[in-house]
Amino acid sequence: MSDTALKPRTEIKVERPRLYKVILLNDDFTPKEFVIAVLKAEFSMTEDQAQKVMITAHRLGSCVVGVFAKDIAETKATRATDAGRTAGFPLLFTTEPEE
Ligand code: TYC
Repeated sequence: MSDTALKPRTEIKVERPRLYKVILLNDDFTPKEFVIAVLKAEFSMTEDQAQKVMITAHRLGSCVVGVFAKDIAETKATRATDAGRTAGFPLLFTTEPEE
């Protein structure tokens, strides 16, 4: 008997954990320089990268800051939002799963 013909096959599907986007939302009050400072401190961005992300959120209303594992995305979004809150600004970072 051929080995491959009758042997039931068990398929084990391993799915990669979903990644989450961190999104920066525009507001009318947080100073541009403060947004840039938070992006540099919490997301290890260069001045140039932070400037581009900030100005995109400013012009379009939001901008994806980065994509991370769920817990890392949530921690970064919370820390960055808290930095704004501590300084008295309504700066907001949210997370959402990638498609
Ligand atoms: N719109 C703010 C201003 O004009 C700057 C800003 C940019 C705030 C991006 C939040 O996500 C933001 N001072």
